[in-house]
Amino acid sequence: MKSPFSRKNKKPKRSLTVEQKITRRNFISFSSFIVLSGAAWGGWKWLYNSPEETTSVTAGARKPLRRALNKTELAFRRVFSNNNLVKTYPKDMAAKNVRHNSDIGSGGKIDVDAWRLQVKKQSGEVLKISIDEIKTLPKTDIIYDFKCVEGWDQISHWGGVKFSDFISHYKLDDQAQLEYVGMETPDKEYYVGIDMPSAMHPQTLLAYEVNEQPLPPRHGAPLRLIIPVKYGIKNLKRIGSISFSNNRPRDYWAEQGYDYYSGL
Ligand SMILES: Nc1nc2c(c(=O)[nH]1)N[C@H]1C(S)=C(S)[C@@H](COP(=O)(O)O)O[C@H]1N2
Ligand SMILES: [Mo]
Repeated sequence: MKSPFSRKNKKPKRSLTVEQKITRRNFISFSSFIVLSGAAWGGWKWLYNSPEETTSVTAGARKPLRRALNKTELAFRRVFSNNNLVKTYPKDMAAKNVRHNSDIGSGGKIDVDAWRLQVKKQSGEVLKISIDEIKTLPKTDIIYDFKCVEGWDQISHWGGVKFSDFISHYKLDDQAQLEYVGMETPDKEYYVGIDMPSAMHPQTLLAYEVNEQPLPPRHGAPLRLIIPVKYGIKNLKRIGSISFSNNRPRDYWAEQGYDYYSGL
């Protein structure tokens, strides 16, 4: 009887001894190793010999690496949409002692009453807005996991005006058609560039409160950026000015070689 399961007569034409099999396997893995090492070495040489990008906003990475980073950025931007919200937490999970990091451009004294937020339009017109005026806009709170590239994260509670609400209140919709927002401290020592979709994300705030209290100086009084879709480095404290452009604004940490996009 012929059964499809019967392999009785299907003996291999040439049966290998155990030793032959081992030798053959060794040969295959050794050649694969040689070929792959060659490829890795060649790839490394290619990268090593490829030109450095021209150092401008970002620091000198090899051009192919920067291309890869830019491609990743584009891929992330594509999956990124307004429905893509960062996870939020109940109020009682927010840290009471909020961690404090560096203070470049936000150390020393700040006269909150004299402070004005400068909004620099592309036309050259500059709006000067006091913190009291900003506090009259609709307020939004967010409790989320703040992440620093240095390797710590903490659930914290921030309050302020949504960047997108700020834009519509001050009739800056035409400015928001541009590709980037730049923010700088009043002394211009710390500065960030943000892609417009991230700035206009519904969880991005111009924050003036932490744990429902006015921001203390170490957290960026009187106004800081809270942008949950980005690492801590982009969350500029003590905003002095906001500008809009189609070119990437200068960015403090990108100049040091960090990823410009720094998305989460
Ligand atoms: N002006 C200014 N903003 C800044 C920084 C800074 O040094 N200066 N450091 C950034 C970094 S790296 C982080 S992690 C957060 C820390 O904010 P925090 O001190 O309120 O925790 O602020 C960001 N904003
Ligand atoms: Mo950070």
